[in-house]
Amino acid sequence: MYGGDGITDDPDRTAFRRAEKKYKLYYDQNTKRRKQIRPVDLSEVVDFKSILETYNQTGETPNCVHVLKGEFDCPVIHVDNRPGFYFIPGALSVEQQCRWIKESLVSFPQPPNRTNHNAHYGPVQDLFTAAGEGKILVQKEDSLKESEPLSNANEPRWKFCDKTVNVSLKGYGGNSILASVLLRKLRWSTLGLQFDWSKRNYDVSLPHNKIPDALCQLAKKLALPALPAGDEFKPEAAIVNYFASGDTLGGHLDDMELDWTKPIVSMSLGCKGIFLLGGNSRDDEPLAMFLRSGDVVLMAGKARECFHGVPRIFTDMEHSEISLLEKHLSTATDQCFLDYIRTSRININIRQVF
Ligand SMILES: O=C(O)CCC(=O)C(=O)O
Repeated sequence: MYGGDGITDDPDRTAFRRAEKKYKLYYDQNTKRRKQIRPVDLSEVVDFKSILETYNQTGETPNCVHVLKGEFDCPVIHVDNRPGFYFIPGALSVEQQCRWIKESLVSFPQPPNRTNHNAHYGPVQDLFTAAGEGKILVQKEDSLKESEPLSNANEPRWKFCDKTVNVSLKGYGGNSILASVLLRKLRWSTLGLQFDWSKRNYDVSLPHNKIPDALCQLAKKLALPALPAGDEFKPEAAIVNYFASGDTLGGHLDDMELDWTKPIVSMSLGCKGIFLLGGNSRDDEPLAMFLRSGDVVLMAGKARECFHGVPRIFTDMEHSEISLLEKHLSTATDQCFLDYIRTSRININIRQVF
């Protein structure tokens, strides 16, 4: 799903592509030659939060939308003609959101979990802390010598140094990058069984830790509305997606897991975004909906066969809707998390693989 999906010719060819293009972030230049966000018509984007608010006041919903109130803590939304798709507005408390934002930045990208940076830099330890301390990542000289390759591919080939280090000194390869730049370029990390993006499958031979128990328990609970009574969801892998302004996740299917009756539990954190839920083909018109911090989406059964993606996140103060997070991340120690999440969205999606 990263790095394109193989369609390179006419970008307007399918309904899904047209919707992605409609909501994508574009800049225009105004008369003073300043960059301005191009306004987008959001009138067709479904807002389940506001549908739920109206339902709570009047008991009414649009015809095709149903509010399910079962044994689960929060109301769950189900839409006609979208079997297997469930939307839980505000499923996560603000405390839970803050906790998972912090874990997503501090512990989830830690080796042996892999990130998009592995391919180029090998395992990178303590990226978030290094970014906060203004460090730079410097290539070790021995990793440049082909005659003396590092014996273990998991050995760090780069290391963080203070900005003051002279990278032309002996022992350094001369290549360097600011940790803060790397943090902005963090696009994904994988927990539990590691997904191999190049082969598009789970590589069970890769070293990995189990998904943290607290996340496992939360995912099991969140999965309940999408599971037949008595059935169990076993979280075995998770993909954490990090979005900065302008980042998108192209339309794709999550089809690498064995049992599609098991839901994907997908949690949104940080800035508001737009989610597109299409059909079995890219030619099917997708449903666009807002995703806010704390919302949870479940996709099981037929919904697992549907193209989906994220064409837009809103990082401007007017649309990001993160005021609750701002209040809860108000201490000096939380400032670094707030600085990050003010212009970012994080998605954690949890899967049963086998
Ligand atoms: O960011 C999201 O909400 C969706 C993520 C997703 O579709 C995926 O990782 O497969």
